[in-house]
Amino acid sequence: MSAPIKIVMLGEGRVGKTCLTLRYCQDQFNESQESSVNATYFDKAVDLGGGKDIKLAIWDTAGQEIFHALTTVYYRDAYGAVLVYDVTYKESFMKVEKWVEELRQFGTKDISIVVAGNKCDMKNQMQIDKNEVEEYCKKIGAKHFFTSAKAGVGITELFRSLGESISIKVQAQESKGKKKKGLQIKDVKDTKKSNSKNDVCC
Ligand SMILES: Nc1nc2c(ncn2[C@@H]2O[C@H](COP(=O)(O)OP(=O)(O)OP(=O)(O)O)[C@@H](O)[C@H]2O)c(=O)[nH]1
Ligand SMILES: [Mg+2]
Repeated sequence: MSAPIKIVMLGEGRVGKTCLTLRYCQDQFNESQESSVNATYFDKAVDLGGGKDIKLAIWDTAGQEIFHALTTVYYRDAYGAVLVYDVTYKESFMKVEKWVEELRQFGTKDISIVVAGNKCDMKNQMQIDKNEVEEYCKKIGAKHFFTSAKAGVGITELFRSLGESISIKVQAQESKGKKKKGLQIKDVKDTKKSNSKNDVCC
C-alpha cells in the first residue's frame, strides 16, 4: 500500500494553521490553541467526489520566526501547500509571498498551492483588500479561500480543491508512465479513513 501524499501548512505564527488542520481532521476548535513548537501530521482521506478520494498526510508546521529554518525541511517531497494568512492582520498576507518564493526554491517542482484567508468570521476586523488578494493568487496560480477554523467555513472546499489539483497532476504523470511517489487515489469504499495524529520533534 502506498504512503499518503505529503502536503504542508505554512504561514506566520498565530494565523490559524493548527486550528484549520484540527478542524478539518478532527472537527475541533480551540480558542486558546497554543503556538506549535514542532511539526505534527495527520493522515486524512480527502473526498474528491464521484466515489474517489486521495489520502493526504497534512503537515502542520510551526510558524514562529524562531522555527523558520526548521520549517524548510518539511517542504521536501511535499506535493501540495496550504498558505495561511489571517484576514485581520495584513502583514500575514504580505508574508505569503515569502512562502511562495521558498516553495519555488526548496519545494517539489510542480507543487500545488492553495491560499487560505483565515479568521473570516471576524468580518468587522478585515484588513485585506479582496481584489488585491485574488489578483495575487491568480498571478501565482493558486486558488484562494476565505476560511474560518472557528466557524468551520471554507475548509472542506479548500482541501478538496488541493486534493483535486494534486490528483490531476499525478494522473497526468501516471498516464505518461511515471508513477508519482506516494500516490494514493482510491475508491472511497476501499478506503478506511484514518485521523491519526503524529508528533514529530524538529
Ligand atoms: N476568530 C478566529 N480565531 C481563530 C481562527 N483560527 C484560529 N484562531 C485563533 O488564533 C490563534 C492561533 O491559532 P493557531 O492555530 O495556533 O495558529 P498557528 O498558525 O498554528 O500558529 P503557530 O503554531 O504559532 O504557527 C488561536 O487563539 C486560535 O484560537 C479562526 O478561524 N477564527
Ligand atoms: Mg500551530
